[in-house]
Amino acid sequence: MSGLIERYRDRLPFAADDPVVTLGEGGTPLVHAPHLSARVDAEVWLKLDGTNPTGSFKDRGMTCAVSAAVREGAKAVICASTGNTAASAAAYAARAGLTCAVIVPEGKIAAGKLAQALMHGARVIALRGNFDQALTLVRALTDRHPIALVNSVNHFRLEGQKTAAFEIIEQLDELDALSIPVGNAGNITAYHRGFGELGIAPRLFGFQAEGAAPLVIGKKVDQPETIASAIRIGNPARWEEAMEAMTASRGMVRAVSDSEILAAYRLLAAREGVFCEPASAASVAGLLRYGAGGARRVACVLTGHGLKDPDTALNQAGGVIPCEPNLGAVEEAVLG
Ligand code: AN7
Repeated sequence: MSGLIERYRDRLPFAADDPVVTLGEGGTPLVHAPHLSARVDAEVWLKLDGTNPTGSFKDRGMTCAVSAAVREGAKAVICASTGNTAASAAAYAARAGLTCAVIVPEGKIAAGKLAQALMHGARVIALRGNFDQALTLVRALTDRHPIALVNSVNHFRLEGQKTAAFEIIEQLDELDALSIPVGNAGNITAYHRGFGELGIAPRLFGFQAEGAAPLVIGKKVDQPETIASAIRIGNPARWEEAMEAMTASRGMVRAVSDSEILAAYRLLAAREGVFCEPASAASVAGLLRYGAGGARRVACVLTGHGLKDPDTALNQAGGVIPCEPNLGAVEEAVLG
């Protein structure tokens, strides 16, 4: 399967003979959600962007950011990350033969993401601080050293991520609203750009975790906290653009609690058969709490795969049933 750059080259800043670093990202499923549709009285669709090669939407942006870095002759890339950007940067850098460093908040990224970054050979730096501090530090570092910054402050990241908007409209033709988790606010900005290039403006519903909701309260959060570690961000880099995207599309930005996020996370897995990570479930939690606002057709962006965060899953799920290896015991265990 070809990657995004090949598929959308006419709408991306890449020429025919530019180097392309791809893992076959994009082209992710958009599936109807019957249970949710009934609950919110709208036609709800789920964009399964956790099915990208490293398990999150970040791959859409990373194929572009790393390809551009190679074109510019970079030898090394770096990012600050709550986990998924780190995993994606590490994978694409490995593919391209670049050195990669990632700075993550110590003890605050999901196990799968850490395993990925390490396996792909990135230098993983555990900062005794939060994501916002990590981003400030990598920005200062890349001002002083010739290392390409691949956070979503990088223009190419948003270019790649806007392709998800193209894919949704290719499948549905029309969309009234998009529901999406917001952390550093790059992805919502990218969707706005993608829809804009198609000449449409579905309402953008952005959802933040209550303990990390700077856009909702209108000021920075110094010590963001949430179970949804991917969006544990208190000072989004794309703050103004995200607010502009929501205002221009007659959307909204609202907060959902950790318990609402976890309820949506369990419901998606148990009723729709879709396992996403907690941050992704914020898009569904928001829809369940605030409703579809009169929208007839809504797409929820499920940004990361559930396997990223096995610890939260095991804490939320029921336990296993121990069993002796004989038929009677198995009968009892299976039939209850
Ligand atoms: C699963 O990896 O910021 O609003 O450093 O991993 O574009 O930041 C991750 C963000 C939503 C929020 N869902 O997207 C990082 C990082 C998942 C994420 C978001 C993230 P943005």
